[in-house]
Amino acid sequence: MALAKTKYIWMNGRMVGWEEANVHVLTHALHYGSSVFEGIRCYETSRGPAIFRLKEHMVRLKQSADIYMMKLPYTVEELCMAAIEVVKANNLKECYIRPIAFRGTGEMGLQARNPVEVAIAAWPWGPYLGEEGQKKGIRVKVSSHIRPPPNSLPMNAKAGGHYLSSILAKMEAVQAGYDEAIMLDHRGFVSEGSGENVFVVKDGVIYTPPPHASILIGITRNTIMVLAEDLGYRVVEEDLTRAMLYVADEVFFTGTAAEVTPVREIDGIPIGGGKPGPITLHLLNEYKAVVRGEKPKYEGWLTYVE
Ligand code: PPE
Repeated sequence: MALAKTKYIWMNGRMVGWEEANVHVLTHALHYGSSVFEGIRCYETSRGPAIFRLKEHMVRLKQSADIYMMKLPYTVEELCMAAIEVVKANNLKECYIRPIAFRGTGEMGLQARNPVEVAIAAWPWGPYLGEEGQKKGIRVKVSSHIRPPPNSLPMNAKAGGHYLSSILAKMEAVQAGYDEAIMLDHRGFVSEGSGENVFVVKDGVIYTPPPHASILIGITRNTIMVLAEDLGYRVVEEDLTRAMLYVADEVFFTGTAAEVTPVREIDGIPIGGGKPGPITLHLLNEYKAVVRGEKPKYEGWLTYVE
């Protein structure tokens, strides 16, 4: 998806022009994938732009950095302030915010002692799997690529290098004519999409794979679990087999970029009659209302920019 260029990017403590936010070709992260990042959305509300669950995202960035022993030169609070500044400086209303921390230049090799640099960019970004995909549901392929097992890569860290496996899955799915991939874990249980968590609805109960299924513990996943329970649904975190996908009443993805995206077909099998199901749509509508500040109960999740 082409990037919508904005004016300013926050980089290593100051606001610089979009064109100046560059790195050297010998940057450690470029060679070894040694970066951690976040994706955060800001939505228009009646009280101006509001960033959704900003603190939780920055805390996860810090945890991802901790897992890879990267010392962030800024506190979570400073990073939150910087994200707000980026939205303000670019005069953005609805946008996607991308903080990234990465090992910079100075040394080559795997000891990874290079100092950590941090940048935060923001740009307008529509639904990850398309406007149409969110309305009508998308077509998905179970990938031949599995999520790396936990004793290979700590998939609960949102690290740059981890996405190489997601890229293989996504390319395979798209080349086979599908919109997205669902990956299984090393035991053969359902893990997640290439950039989304997955939920299955069966007989009115909502299921999602647990953290030990090599998932990224999504913040949208948590939001949907809370909203679903508050709406009276039962939510169960448990291992799901591939076959459970095929006989599901509904399947949907969650993610900051994807928001809630219905799945209408998996491996050629229509899910729920081939269209988004009622519980998926209920949760999608609730999510959209919450992020736009229309549900006072969840005000605590919003950080107003002005
Ligand atoms: N799993 C993966 C692998 C993942 O990348 C994401 C976010 C999620 C689950 C959902 O996490 P959360 O956003 O906290 O609900 N994927 C980001 C997009 C990746 C990309 O750049 O492409 C996102 O949604 O921001």
